[in-house]
Amino acid sequence: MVARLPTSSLFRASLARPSGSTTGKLLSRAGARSYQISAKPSEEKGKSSPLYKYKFLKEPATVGIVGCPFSGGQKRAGVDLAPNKLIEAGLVDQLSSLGWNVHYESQQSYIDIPYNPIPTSSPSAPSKTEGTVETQQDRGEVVQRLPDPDIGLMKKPRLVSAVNEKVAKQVGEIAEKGWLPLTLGGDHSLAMGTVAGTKSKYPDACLIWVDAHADINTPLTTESGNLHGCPVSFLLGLEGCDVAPFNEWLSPCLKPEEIVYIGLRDIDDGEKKILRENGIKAYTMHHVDKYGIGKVVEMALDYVNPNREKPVHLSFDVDALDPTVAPSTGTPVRGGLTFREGHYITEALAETGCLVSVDIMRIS
Ligand SMILES: [Mn+2]
Repeated sequence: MVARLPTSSLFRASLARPSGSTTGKLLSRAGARSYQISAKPSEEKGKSSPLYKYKFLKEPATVGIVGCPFSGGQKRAGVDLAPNKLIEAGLVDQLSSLGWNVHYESQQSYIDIPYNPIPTSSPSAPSKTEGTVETQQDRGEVVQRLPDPDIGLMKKPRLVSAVNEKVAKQVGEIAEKGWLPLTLGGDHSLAMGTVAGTKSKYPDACLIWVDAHADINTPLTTESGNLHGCPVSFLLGLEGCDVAPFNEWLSPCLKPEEIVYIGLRDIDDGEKKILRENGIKAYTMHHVDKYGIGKVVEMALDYVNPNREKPVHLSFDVDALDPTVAPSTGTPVRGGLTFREGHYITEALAETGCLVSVDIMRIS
């Protein structure tokens, strides 16, 4: 379903225009960062259901969009603006014109998390919230701000953990309804929550991770301490991940043979070792060049989902795409997927009918 979205608006948040929804209904808008929208398929466009049948979703096909304006898993601001920019660029209309019912609720409740949760790109963000106890007046509520000092090498551990716990719950609830959760990041640390949420409904779901990076450092191996580089290791429960506050809500839910990577080209030495030791399958850009994207997706599916009978979670980091296609991302790496190769992956996965959850991460 993501397959047919115009990538120009999906991957270039700067093209955002004011929401001009013709089929959608703006239910409320409290401040610049808050939306609730629902939309039905547009009858006049003659498309009342999506192109493919989705084996695990309930009829009528419904997307529950989870907007995660979150950048706490890394240092650079901007990535937290993406969800609302994508909505403003017309994502809800595009999905409903493809035959999906759409529900969107921007995840503003991060404001309620007391560890520096205000998006750093927000015009209303306070100049300094870290390391001090203070209060913040927002939406008429007084929120107590608490410090979030490093734990070991991990930066902002309490914040990342608390946000992901919320995301896991929200994604799990949408999946439970038989809808497709579409999570708009935000940085890729959020995949701890999205995959945990998907797994709560579909314990046998497999994970297709499209990314320039493996994001499989652990709290013991991370060089930067930024948790956006660690979500996969937490999901797998690798050494060093059984650590508070994460282990208070997140249990290992992914087996090494349930994940496959596509698009890798920038992997730390420590990560290479982890991938090797755990026997994790990865198709790098070298494989895309060698076999072509069609064969790579087929091999990836044959590995994690040979009979096409398991639910599939797609976690798509836009930095998998070449920077000429998707310049608006935190850590661009040359030599990435073309516009069509990126689309092809989403189309081929939609075609299996097995998709149950999708993340689009790291647009900034
Ligand atoms: Mn990533």
